[in-house]
Amino acid sequence: MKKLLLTGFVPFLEFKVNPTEEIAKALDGKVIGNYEVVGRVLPVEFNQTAIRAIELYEEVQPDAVIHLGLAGGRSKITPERIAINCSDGAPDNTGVVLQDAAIEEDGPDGYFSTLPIRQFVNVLQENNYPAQISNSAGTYLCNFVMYNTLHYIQKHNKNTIAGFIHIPASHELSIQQPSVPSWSQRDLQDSIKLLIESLD
Ligand code: PCA
Repeated sequence: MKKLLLTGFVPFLEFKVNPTEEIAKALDGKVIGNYEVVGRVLPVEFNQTAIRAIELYEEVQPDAVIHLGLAGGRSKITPERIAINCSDGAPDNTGVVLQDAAIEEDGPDGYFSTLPIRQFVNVLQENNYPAQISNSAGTYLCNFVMYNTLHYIQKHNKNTIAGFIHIPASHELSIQQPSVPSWSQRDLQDSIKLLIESLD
């Protein structure tokens, strides 16, 4: 059976709940489609997140990697098209602030997702879940981990498919952040299951 590493993130900034943490925990150990899922939660820390993600990669030796992150304010599930070689913006959970910082000094400007992102959007829409490809994963931890994982895979000549999916807030989070569009945790989780099911 193939293995899929599914990661979520802990809460960060003003978001006191991270629905991706719950999804990673809930799907851990499940067999979905062709994959046994290993669900893990990553810290929101520039000094730790990539190290932890690579440790997990080495441990699991996955055939596919899906990193999940919360995009508070988005109303659709958004598979990311590309990660860019830049970190910038808000402080991480330890107070580290990066500005215009290269993720890999000698790395390429960007890496395209190797997940079937168009198929993902189609599968979700066919099942009445709003979805759209996103052309920017931002410059915070989500872009950072996506870039790092794709760089690692490329550098080590692995054929693992990998990428990132941003998801909207859950209703639980929206109770605390009323201006943020939200989905039920159940729909968020079911939509990620559908995407895993759709993988070869
Ligand atoms: N979302 C953030 C980092 C952690 C998360 O869930 C992001 O979009 O970068």
